[in-house]
Amino acid sequence: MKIVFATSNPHKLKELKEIAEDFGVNNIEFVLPPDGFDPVEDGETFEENSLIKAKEANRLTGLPALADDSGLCVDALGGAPGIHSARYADTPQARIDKLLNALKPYDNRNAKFVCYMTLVGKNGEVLFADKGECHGSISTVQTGVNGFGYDPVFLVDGKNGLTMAKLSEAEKNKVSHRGNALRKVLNYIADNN
Ligand code: ITT
Repeated sequence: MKIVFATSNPHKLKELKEIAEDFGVNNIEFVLPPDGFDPVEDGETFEENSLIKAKEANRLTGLPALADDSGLCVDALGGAPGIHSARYADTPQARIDKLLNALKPYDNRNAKFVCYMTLVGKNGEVLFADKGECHGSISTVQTGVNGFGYDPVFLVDGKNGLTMAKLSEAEKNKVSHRGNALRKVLNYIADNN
């Protein structure tokens, strides 16, 4: 079975493949959308944006498509950067700096990563959609080099003060929003094929 993974983010693809392999999936080939894949993510929620990406990848390929819309939601910032996480500032480092700066006045540093996944069939019909979350808080300094995005400042609940970027890939995948969302999708596929 071939599924197009509706992303331009290579980190997401790498994690997706590792999570699927760890789940024991060996009958799905994940492929990328064609060059130039750049849907307008003008939804107001993770759910809407993941549907936009999945439908566009399906329209371009005629294949079943899976999309991941994800981001970091920080309580003290009213859920920001949320769906704007990828565009919060120009570079990954600038996004971390802006976040740490914005949180300076606050004691409450609680946050969560959210990943909403939508799977559409070959005619663009929604087959399955659900989310995964990972709870934690924002550190005051960045540590760790693994992962991507906000991982160096995200302290994972229950991980003894380690940021997501200090966890190994396998440890991240076990607790991450992406791992939690994708395992739901893979269970759906296993039950319906
Ligand atoms: P596609 O839309 O092409 O999939 P994107 O990176 O633009 O790629 P999103 O719009 O879903 O994807 O934005 C997700 C952003 O949220 C991502 O760029 C990071 O800044 C942040 N993010 C999501 N998952 C993350 C993770 O596991 N670790 C750290 N940051 C993450």
